[in-house]
Amino acid sequence: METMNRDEMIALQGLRLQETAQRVYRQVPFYRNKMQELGLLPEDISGIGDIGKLPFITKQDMRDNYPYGLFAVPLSEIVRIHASSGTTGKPTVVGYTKRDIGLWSEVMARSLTYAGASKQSCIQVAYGYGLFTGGLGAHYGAEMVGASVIPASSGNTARQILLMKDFGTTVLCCTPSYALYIAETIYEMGLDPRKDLSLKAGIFGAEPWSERMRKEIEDRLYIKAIDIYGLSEIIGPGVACECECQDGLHISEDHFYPEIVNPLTGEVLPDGEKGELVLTTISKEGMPMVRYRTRDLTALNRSVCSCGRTFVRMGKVLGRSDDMLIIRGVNVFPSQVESVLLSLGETSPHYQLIVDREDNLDKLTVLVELTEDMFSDEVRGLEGLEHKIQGALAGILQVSAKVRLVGPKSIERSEGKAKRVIDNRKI
Ligand code: DLL
Repeated sequence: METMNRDEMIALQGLRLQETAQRVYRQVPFYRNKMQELGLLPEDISGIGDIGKLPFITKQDMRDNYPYGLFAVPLSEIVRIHASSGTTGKPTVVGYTKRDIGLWSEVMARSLTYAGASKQSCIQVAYGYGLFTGGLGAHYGAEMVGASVIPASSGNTARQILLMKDFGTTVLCCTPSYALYIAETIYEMGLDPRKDLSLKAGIFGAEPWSERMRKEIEDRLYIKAIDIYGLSEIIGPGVACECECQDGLHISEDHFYPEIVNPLTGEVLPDGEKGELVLTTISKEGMPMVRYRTRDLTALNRSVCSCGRTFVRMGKVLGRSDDMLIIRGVNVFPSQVESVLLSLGETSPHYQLIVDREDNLDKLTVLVELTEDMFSDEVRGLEGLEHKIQGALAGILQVSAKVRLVGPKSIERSEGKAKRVIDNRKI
């Protein structure tokens, strides 16, 4: 599948899209109504080129159909339910049939092998187990690979490190922010990853992270850090993953068909242009998703990768269109702050953006954590550093931000997805 030629892939995707259109029309009233509104019948879909005829589905549609309204099979056929904790209102619920779990394990197994995992690997899963898809998704994939799986779940960092050391973990799966936290703790415990650990690779995802952050993690842990992407609405982790070339994430497009659209108008954009990723599941049974608006911003690249895989690649996710901050009319992504800090390399990579509104004017403050060494330096030196970071940020963000240096360990560490933004304007 991974090296299938383009024509065969297009034919397969077309067939699977036709089946999906039939299934959702027959089984899910929400889709049937939407298609009827457009005067569209499943027979009108004769190949992947017709995908644009189908309507989009959004997170709001999922909320409106809470909890089981989008299931395409009776509950008795559903063997697993996951949910993502909505920041507003109800969680988003997803259901899997037995076959869906098999397909998820397969795409996760692919992802793990992209990163070099094999039957010989010892894979420590430090994504949370539970309603979140990270833990169980990685777990089933790792079992399919035949590796020895350590289901550590997230948290209890000292114990994670103990397991890594004593059990000989070779592959670590967790969020990139947690990987950095683990690395920090390894050194605090007086351990040396080269001597005390057997780590070779890390498979990190579930939140945006920059190239700089990758370098930081690789340099501290002496591993290859691979980016994995996914979302519970589509299946969980394993929708796309980098190979050893670390040059874009291969989308398992035999199961998930990607499009890039203009986030404001929904117009489909050509390959290479940045926009919102829209995904259609073309082989899922329990809860097929047709043209789901992910809100994630990226671009597609259809050229063949040097690894030989023909699967289309998506660029590293730049951020979510709904996580993007609009500060005095200017679009700001937390990842831009991250790359500035890491490129200056004079502070720790821990930061938080705080947005307030004073006298109807947005104010952005960036908290940046100092390392232990810097903390003991003279205050005057630190003032100079604040100005330097402020200047670098102004050049990248196109909006002024006040930088406040804070003491080591004062920004809360995360064991899952990091909290990068506190937006006080919404309260
Ligand atoms: O985060 C599934 C996952 C688990 C992916 C473990 C990778 C590893 P949700 O909780 O539904 O599912 O959140 C999905 O997280 O729409 C993106 O905004 C973000 N996201 C996931 N992976 C990446 C990544 C899981 N590699 C949402 N880079 C998605 C950037 C990511 N953002």
